Formats: sequence, structure tokens, C-alpha cells
Amino acid sequence: MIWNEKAECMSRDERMWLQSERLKKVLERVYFNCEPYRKRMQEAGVMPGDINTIEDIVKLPFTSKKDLRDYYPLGLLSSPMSEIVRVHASSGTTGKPIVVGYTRNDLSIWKEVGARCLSAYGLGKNDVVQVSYGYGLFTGGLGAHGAVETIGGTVVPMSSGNTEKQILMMHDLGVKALCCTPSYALHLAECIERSGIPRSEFQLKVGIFGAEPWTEEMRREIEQRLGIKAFDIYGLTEIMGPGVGYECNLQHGTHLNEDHFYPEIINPETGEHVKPGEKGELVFTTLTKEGMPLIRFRTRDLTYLNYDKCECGRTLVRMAKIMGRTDDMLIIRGVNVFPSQIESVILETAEFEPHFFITVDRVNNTDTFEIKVEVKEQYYTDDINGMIKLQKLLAHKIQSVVGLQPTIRLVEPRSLQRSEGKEKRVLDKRVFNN
Ligand code: DLL
Repeated sequence: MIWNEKAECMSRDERMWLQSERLKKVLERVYFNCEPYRKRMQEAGVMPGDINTIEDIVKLPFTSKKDLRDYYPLGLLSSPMSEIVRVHASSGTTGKPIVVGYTRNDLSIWKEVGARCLSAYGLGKNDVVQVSYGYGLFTGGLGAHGAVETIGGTVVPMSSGNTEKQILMMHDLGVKALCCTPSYALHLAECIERSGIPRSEFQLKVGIFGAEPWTEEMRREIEQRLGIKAFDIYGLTEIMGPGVGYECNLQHGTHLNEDHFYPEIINPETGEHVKPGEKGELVFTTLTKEGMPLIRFRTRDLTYLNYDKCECGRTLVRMAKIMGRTDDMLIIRGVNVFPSQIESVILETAEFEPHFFITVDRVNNTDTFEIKVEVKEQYYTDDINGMIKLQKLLAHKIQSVVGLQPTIRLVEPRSLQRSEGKEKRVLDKRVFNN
């Protein structure tokens, strides 16, 4: 189902024209209403009048997370505070969070793009949707909530945590779709398996998963364990929250709502555009936001774009699954390692549960690289030789993918901590030791 056929299926020329018009408007807004943006543009020697088409966007300076921190909490607003009806904040683990303000119109655009997502997943007014993203400053809960109400579905506003009650509500209310992080979905699947309630008693058919990177292997694992079809939803606090992008039924990439959020892919080192289809850092310009529009915001997410028309009929550009963030990448003994690579290998190997934890440290001037991983019940034995074999198997597989031999520590099933929101899978002790 397509929620807004005009917006989602318009020709590329028509969309570029729309993007150009919207870009000019948003530039006027930031230039005349937001001092830091005006200064930045003046320093770069570019005035709103110098921008005529969307392709001129490359003349504009980037905005970074650091800018948002420097102007904490709301120094980058382009609307008076009296127009701001809500704030959200990112879940930054260090220092101050990033705070974003939304006007009433921003919230209605958020609902519109959210409705596009849910319709693409085949949901409508007869469906019960459980929102298990956290409610509060995090955009997940309230963002998904607004989308469900917009399509006229029935929202079960669970927020995160209290897994037993989550399962009770899901079961008793005939929930059809579940919104949460992929890691929490996996935890819920495990708890449902252990509850003994037959899966046939649940109506669950659709998973709406995002807020953290997840691999195709993880998708298959969750789909199989919950008996559902799992869809990607993408978003970030600074730009809007969940609804910036979504998968259609064909699942050949995540469609970006580029009539509202204009994407570019740059080489993170040089800031230049990469060749079409090449991987790099995703950058967004909000074309319609009023509260806190951002121009060429560097997300740090790594992906590539595909502009071919999708067979679903949508012409919205498709983004490949996020493979990680520039700041997620571990450099261990000079080798680049992404946690998503480890996830793929572990999920492809039948003997292991999809739960692992990476610890990196530096001992005697050499990086250490350890992976704790849960062994499946049926493979977990007292037989030391059997366990050593498993260790070697995994160390070898990981080495062949990332080019580096980790130390594998096998642990019992269900012994690693489960997450209710975004999973934390890496501890880089070098950061603290330096
Ligand atoms: O995670 C917004 C969100 C909530 C998206 C619920 C989807 C569902 P932040 O906390 O600001 O906002 O984190 C944004 O999370 O830059 C990505 O690195 C990552 N991320 C979000 N969605 C996906 C996804 C929310 N579908 C950051 N796949 C982003 C991979 C994702 N990574």
C-alpha cells in the first residue's frame, strides 16, 4: 500500500524541482533566523540567492554533531521558542545530549512520513501495533506512536522494558506489528519461546525494526524465530526520528523520504561526493523543517544509494542497510573492523546464539581483540576438546572475514546481558586507557 502516491512515486525531474524549491526556502529560513547558520554561510561566501537548484547544495558548508553540541541546547533553532511544541534528545553516551526542537508543522510532517512507512509494511486501520521503543526524549516511542495514529491503527504504547507484560499484551490484544530495536525483538523471541505459549496463539506478522544497525542474517534469525516479516525503519533524532526511511514489501533497500530529507553520500575524509552507488557517509538536509532545519548534516552512518526506480512503484531513492557508523569502526592492529561483520559471521554459524560482546584493549603496546559469544544449548558441553574446536572454528571464520584473529571466549546460553533498547556490543578499553 502506498500512503502518498504523489510524493512517493513522482518522477525524478519533478522531485528535483520540488527539492530545489524547498532548499531555497529552507536556506532563507536558516539564513535570516539562525545566527550560527548565517555566520557559517557568510564565512563560506555563499548567500541563499546563490543556490538555484538542488545540485548547488555542494556549495554549502556541512553541519556536524559538534555544531549541535556547541550550540547546546537549542542554539540552532530557526523558529522562535513560542513555535516549538516539542523537544527530543539523542541518547549520546558521553557529554551533553543533542537536543532538537519541533514545531507543530514538523510534527505533522513526521506523522506523514511515518504513515508512509507503516502503509509500506502493509498496515492499516484494522491493525494493532505495539510500540516497544522507549517513550520520552528518545524519538522512537512517540515517533512510531504518531505514525500508528495517523494511519488509524490501534496503538499499544508499551515503551521499552517489562518483557513479560510486553508478551502478555502482544498475545491478548492480537498485536499484528511490533516496533522495537532488532536486539530487543530477539530478546522477546527468546522469552516467548521460553514462556511455552505456542506461537500460533500470537497474531504477530510484522516487525518494524531500527534505531541500530542490523544485518540480513539478523533479519532472517528474527523472522524465523518470531514467524514474521521484518522491515527496516530508519531515522535519527537530528533529522526527524523514525520515518526518515523505510523498506517496501520488496526489501531491496530502504526508501528515503527525500522530498523532506535530501540525502548525499560523501567520502568522510575529503567531504567530496563519492561516485554514484559507492559507499560513504550519509549526509542529510532537511528541506521542510521549521524548528531546527539542518543543512548538510553529517550523520556518520555508512551506506550507499540506489536511484533506480523500485518495482514497488516508488521512485524514492533506496539506501543500503547501514553497515555501521564512522565512529563505530574499530581499528584493531591497524585493521578496520565493524561490529556488523562479526554479527554476520556469528549468525551464519549454527553453533552460536546471536549474542556476543566485543572487548578491545591494549596490552604491552599491542591491541587485544576478544569476542565473548553464547554457545547454543545443544552445543554447550563439558567436553574441552569440543569447546576448543568451536573456538577455533569461529576464530578462523572471523579471521577470514575481517583479516584478524580474535580471542574467542565461549559462554553459556543466556549469560550475556540482553538489551531493551539499543544494544551495546563493544567495549573499547583503549579509549579509557589513553
Ligand atoms: O534511533 C531514531 C529511530 C528510532 C530510528 C526508532 C528507527 C527506529 P537516534 O537515537 O538519534 O535516533 O540514533 C540515530 O541510529 O544515525 C543510525 O546510526 C542508527 N539507526 C537508526 N535507524 C537505523 C536503522 C533513532 N534502521 C542513529 N538501521 C542513526 C541502522 C539505524 N542504523
